[in-house]
Amino acid sequence: MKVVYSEDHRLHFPQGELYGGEFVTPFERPSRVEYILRELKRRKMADLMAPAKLDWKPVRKVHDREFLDFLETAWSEWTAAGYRGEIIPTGFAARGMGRKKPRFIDGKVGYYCHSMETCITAGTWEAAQASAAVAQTAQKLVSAGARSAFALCRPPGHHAHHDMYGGYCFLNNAAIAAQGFLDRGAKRVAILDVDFHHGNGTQDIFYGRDDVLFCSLHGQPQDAYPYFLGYKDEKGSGKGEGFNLNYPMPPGSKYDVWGKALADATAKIRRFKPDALVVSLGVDTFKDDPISFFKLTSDDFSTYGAAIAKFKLPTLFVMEGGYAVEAIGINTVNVLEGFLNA
Ligand code: OKP
Ligand code: ZN
Repeated sequence: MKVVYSEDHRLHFPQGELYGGEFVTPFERPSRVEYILRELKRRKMADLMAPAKLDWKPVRKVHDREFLDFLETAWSEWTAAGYRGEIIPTGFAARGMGRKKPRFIDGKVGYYCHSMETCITAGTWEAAQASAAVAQTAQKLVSAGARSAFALCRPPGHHAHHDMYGGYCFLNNAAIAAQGFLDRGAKRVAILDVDFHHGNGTQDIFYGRDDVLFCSLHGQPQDAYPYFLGYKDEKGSGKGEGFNLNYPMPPGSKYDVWGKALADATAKIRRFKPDALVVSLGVDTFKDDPISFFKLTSDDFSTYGAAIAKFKLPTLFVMEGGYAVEAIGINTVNVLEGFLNA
């Protein structure tokens, strides 16, 4: 399987993440990628390729123009204001407040951010663009006829909305790839999001559309980040109604529960008859993940990798989360190997 990868992910590594009122080393750290690469090499599955230059057309179809401009200029505006730390918003447009975009950078950050754990640094925009280019290059391989490809994206993307960043995500790599499939002739694309966290950004982007079916398996929002989206009754709007499927699950869920959700999602995806499948691949469903509460074992990842192969669809795997770094390589490559050996 072709693996698309860029070293530019290292340009994004904030010093801190706000977690439980403390600043800790971010869970979403560069070593995650190194562990995955090492395991791919160990199993002789590292058919590596660098990304091509990003084509902005599909990016502009899934993200707001002014949001993209904000990401591009945020760091220079922040430092010009005299701030010396990394970018973290302070004020948000909470209930009952207005929707107008402020002019000053501190206000603009609150306007475009939905979660405060995610710092923007000097290299963040560069890294986010490289990550999107990784997803897009892998998508083009699959559009051109490859059975599958793995986009080793970092930073991840599925929490990035049409016009908001957060949850370690800036550009929605999976959404950009799905749009890329459509722009290259696919009529319908399914996105299967198996990351522990609800893919609120991807849901937001395609909520009103019927050409992309979004299915997410995740920790129930009553108890799990992103807290404010991911309920079962979020089914899509307008012509998108019926094309958004959420499978929230309770703390402690093992493969018996998770696998049933996957089987149900599988039936719905089949009925949709997609031309391509994008898998938002987060392995933070693992039992030892430090910020999640599902209990999948390393073998379960092989099992569902094989299940995904049964769609017999052109398939793009896009890396999302996974924070048990010592196991992230094993679990990720188990999915890919399970898929290939099915
Ligand atoms: C990104 B991805 C945990 C707080 C969680 C953000 C998590 C972002 C996950 N107590 N903060 O979906 O893996
Ligand atoms: Zn996650």
